[in-house]
Amino acid sequence: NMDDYISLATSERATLRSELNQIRNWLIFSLGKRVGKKVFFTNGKKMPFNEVKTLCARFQGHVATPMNAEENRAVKNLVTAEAFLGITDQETEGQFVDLTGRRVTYQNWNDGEPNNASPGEHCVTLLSDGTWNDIACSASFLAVCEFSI
Ligand code: NAG
Repeated sequence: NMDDYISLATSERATLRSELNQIRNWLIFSLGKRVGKKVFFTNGKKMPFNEVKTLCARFQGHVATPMNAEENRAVKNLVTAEAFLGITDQETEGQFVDLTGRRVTYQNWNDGEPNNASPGEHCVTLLSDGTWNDIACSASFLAVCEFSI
């Protein structure tokens, strides 16, 4: 009868949800870094900033944008090379915003940065010690995306 079908469908949904959760946990455990509701992943490839943006969007994520020291540490611990962050001052020199246009409140610049070194540096990378450098968007650095869970 109908009630049996509905309760079977309900329990199948619960089983699927818990199996998907388990798979998500395996992925994070082996490949990602999680901070709260954010997970960071890299594909290990270096590319110009615009390509990182396109790549992350294609996978329904955004370019990694650490909002606090814990998230910054998670990205640092994920990568083994200099990585682009989802922060730029392309719109207004010296005003660093995330990719939704909001001024970033958390910043972790290396000493002397951002210096907008010639010929202009409007993108941001995470250096191996976790501090940030402004850099030309056309240069290639590691792609790191963030996904909300
Ligand atoms: C330069 C960096 C510059 C940085 C400076 C710090 C490049 C192309 N330029 O090598 O962004 O501000 O070091 O001394 O990497």
